[in-house]
Amino acid sequence: MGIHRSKPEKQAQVLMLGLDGSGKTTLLYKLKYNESVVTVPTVGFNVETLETDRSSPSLTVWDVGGQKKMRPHWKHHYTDTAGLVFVVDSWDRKRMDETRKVLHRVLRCESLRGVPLVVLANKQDLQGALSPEALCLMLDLGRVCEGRAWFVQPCSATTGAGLEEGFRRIVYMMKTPLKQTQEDIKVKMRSKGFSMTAIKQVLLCSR
Ligand SMILES: Nc1nc2c(ncn2[C@@H]2O[C@H](COP(=O)(O)OP(=O)(O)OP(=O)(O)O)[C@@H](O)[C@H]2O)c(=O)[nH]1
Ligand SMILES: [Mg+2]
Repeated sequence: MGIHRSKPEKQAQVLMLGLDGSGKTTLLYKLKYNESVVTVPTVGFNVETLETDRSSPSLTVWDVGGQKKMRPHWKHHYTDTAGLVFVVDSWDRKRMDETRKVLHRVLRCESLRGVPLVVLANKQDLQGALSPEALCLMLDLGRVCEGRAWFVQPCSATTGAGLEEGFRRIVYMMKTPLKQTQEDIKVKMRSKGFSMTAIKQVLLCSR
């Protein structure tokens, strides 16, 4: 993971990926300006700097378009990525299979090995959205995330709920060795009422 050094770097790169329509651009501008923007599908990318606390680097967040034709370009952003944020439309069950395949393909890339992952379970404001726990299982995260720190954060780009927590989490994971991170995640999952099955998936990851 790129930023384990005694002094914090001035900036660290966070790459935000996810299927088209999952809400990446909406949440980037909600976080940056606290504004709800009307988006169009991103062709190319958007990039914004987010400030964090003084002991952490600021984040250069790359939001790359998620349409099929855009996905071959994702790999050009992998170098120097210190943290990966993968945004999921938690409401759209029909696209979960596609989401899983796309995410797994990204995580298999050698240049992203060990890079911490936050899955943003977006669109929680919609009735019927899948819970983070259900997403863990549907996306088979425990197996595919072996050897990396990961976390699923429920959020809504529309209301802003959960966005800051998600980015605080990625900053924390970029700064913290894997073992400690996993321990902390287990405690947090227990406090949030995750089932033993979901927690065991995390246990697998920390080996
Ligand atoms: N209800 C709800 N709608 C959302 C949320 N986040 C995004 N949307 C809507 O989902 C649609 C797609 O959002 P975008 O932010 O453009 O999605 P994207 O991931 O950037 O898509 P690409 O640029 O094509 O990769 C828009 O109509 C947003 O208003 C959310 O949390 N809740
Ligand atoms: Mg976009």
